Amino acid sequence: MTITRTLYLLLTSLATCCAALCWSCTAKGTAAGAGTVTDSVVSTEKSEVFSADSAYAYVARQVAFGPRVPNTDAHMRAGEWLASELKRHGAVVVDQPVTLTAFDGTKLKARNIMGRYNPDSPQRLLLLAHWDCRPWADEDSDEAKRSEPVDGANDGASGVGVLLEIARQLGIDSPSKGIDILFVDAEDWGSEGDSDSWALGARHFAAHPPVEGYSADCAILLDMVGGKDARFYREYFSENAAPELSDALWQTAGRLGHGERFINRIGTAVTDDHVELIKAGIPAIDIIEYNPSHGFNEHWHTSHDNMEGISSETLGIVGETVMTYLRENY
Ligand code: 1BN
Ligand code: ZN
Repeated sequence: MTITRTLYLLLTSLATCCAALCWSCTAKGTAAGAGTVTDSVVSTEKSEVFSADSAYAYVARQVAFGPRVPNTDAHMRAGEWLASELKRHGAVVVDQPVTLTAFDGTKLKARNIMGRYNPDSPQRLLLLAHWDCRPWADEDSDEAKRSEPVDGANDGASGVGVLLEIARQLGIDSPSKGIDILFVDAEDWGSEGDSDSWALGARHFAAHPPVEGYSADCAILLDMVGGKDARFYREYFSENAAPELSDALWQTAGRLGHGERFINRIGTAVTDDHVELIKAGIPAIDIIEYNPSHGFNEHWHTSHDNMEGISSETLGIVGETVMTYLRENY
């Protein structure tokens, strides 16, 4: 090994250590466990960080409302339920109803819903997922199905399901710093090739925070985190905006034995809700199933994005990783 290389390695490890110490999203805190749940039945038999069964039940519950497409009854009822679940788990709920204009001119009665833990803490982690469904299964191989709405079991409900289980855990054992769980609306009423047409709810939240002076140290978006055998690469925009946070999550996954699912390599750039937060100055990452060689999960924007494609194992891997990260840092 040459002196230059030795020096380089020393400097890079020093830089990594400094980044880990200085980065507010990766400062060490306390770890804690919680009870188990199957739907709404809480058991104290086994202490665990995150219940995959509970997250799965939360996904199924959302899908049972029907497609949560803005301006539908299913959407309205699901929104009420999400707010009530966050309240039930001890969060201070901040509602943000808004009418947004979609690319096709449709007025969308949208609603961002945020549940806050330790709302007065200046150190905050923002966790988010979109809760709306795509109005058209336009990627379906069957042309007849392309005008029908999707169930959004993976695209929408999976991220929300994991976050509801995290909310349940935080309700049992409160974090020592601030954590906000945000369900953003109107992500999926977009047009392919028009990147500004997506993520309308997140854009509105970033431009008009519902809490005066709102900010977060960093944010983690969960999107399509329930697919069978899903692999998660380090999404490209995330990597540029919050490399240390990305590193911390993939390191945590590796430490927990999930290195085969959380692939520690830079992936493709995916336009998603996190980009709106990044533009507003909040470092954000997106944990999303997008394979650099074949793209999204095969059920993406099709009539097959239903409960049959949901794996409680994948939900558990993602949930345990995020939950461990936040228990160690918040
Ligand atoms: C992610 C999930 N997105 C929609 N559902 C955003 C997106 C839209 C990503 C089009 C790539 C292309
Ligand atoms: Zn989608």
